[in-house]
Amino acid sequence: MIKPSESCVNFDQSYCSHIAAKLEATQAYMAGAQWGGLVIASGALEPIFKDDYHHPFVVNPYFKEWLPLTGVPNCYLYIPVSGRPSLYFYKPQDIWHKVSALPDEFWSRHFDILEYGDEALLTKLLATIKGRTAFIGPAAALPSVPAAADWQLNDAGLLNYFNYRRACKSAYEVDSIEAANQRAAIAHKAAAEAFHTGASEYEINRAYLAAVNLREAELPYGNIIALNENGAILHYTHMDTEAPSPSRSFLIDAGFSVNGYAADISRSYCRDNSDSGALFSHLIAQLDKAQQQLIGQLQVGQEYLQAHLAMHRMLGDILYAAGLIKVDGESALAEGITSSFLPHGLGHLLGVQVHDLGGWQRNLAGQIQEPPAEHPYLRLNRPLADGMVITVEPGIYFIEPLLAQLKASTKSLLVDWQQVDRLRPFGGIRIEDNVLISERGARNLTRPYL
Ligand SMILES: [Mn+2]
Repeated sequence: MIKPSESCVNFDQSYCSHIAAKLEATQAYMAGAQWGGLVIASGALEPIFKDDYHHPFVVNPYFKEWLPLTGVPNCYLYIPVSGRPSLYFYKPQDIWHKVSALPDEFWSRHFDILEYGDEALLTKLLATIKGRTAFIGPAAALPSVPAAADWQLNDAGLLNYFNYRRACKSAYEVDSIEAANQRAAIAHKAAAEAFHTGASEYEINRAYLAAVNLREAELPYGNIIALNENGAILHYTHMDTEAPSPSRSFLIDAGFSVNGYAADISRSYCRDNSDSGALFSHLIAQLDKAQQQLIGQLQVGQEYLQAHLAMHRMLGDILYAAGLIKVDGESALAEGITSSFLPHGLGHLLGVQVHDLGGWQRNLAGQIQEPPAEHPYLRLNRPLADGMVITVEPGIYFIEPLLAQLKASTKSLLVDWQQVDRLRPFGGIRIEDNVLISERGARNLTRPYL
């Protein structure tokens, strides 16, 4: 087992190249589009309606891809069309809350860091920003100072530029995602162990967090910890405090963040020794094998949609061999049967966002290509490119409303419903890894650790 301390990566050098390349490309784009400067806000605290508390702070992803300062609202990154970027760091006088210290980390020396604590000082600092200026961030974070009055809010061209480029990661970003995988794997192992001792969903989640000293709010997304039938609820985030009896199957989809970059990993387990349990375990093993085989075939230039369709054929073959359906994979895909067992897409872009934007974007200009109507939930519909980090997450689910629909249709005859009924109490299966696409082939960032 990997200890948390072994996952410490030195980001100093890779960040150095990351920021240099990012700054150069962005400033060239800004010059071409005639921007004098770009201000990116970390974000603002969002008040809860008629309350004196705020929603948990989630940093602006456009900010996070420049520097891993993820917990401080009201900070502004200023990128001039030439020269060094500045960070206006919010450090108020506050006796109620913990005030973050001025950052002194591997990334700090790449910015001129200017501290401010009130509007008067921010007004003075921002007054030095001249020329045509763009602002990226929520409207609530736009500073209410005179200098900001003419800034252009969330220009579509700039957003398209960042959304498209975000898909391909620098070495620093890949290292961050891999480190996140390493930590998530430790937590996943603890969760699996808790499941095998009969723990409840709530207890399994607690084991996950405790294994890596994590608070729930630090997760990149709400953990999915689903026992038995709950595995069929795709975004199940309710956590039962009572263990079901019997506890048969476990689907976990849970991550970790390093430098604001997410790991997004799913695994499935079974501890039921009946014949039906053996069949479900067999499906887990077969899907796992197919997923790895598919990852081995991913190539630069390949449309991700083709991989998605290949997975549906493989899934159809698995269901056919296991006696759940009466036609092979090719026919099952053509008949649309496999979508009843796997309604979601094969995967998505992964990075500063769990589902990075730009998955349907075909070019820098922002041209969108939606996936075909039969596969509406495919979040990634562009050719694989060198440096992309994606998830590959096939599943097999026994989702009541989808099965009812299939049963009521003319395709019902192609299904062995007795076999399907045996598996309903097990919910579903999802196997999800994070994968780096490169000219040398796909590199799995999850499997070395889990
Ligand atoms: Mn995912």
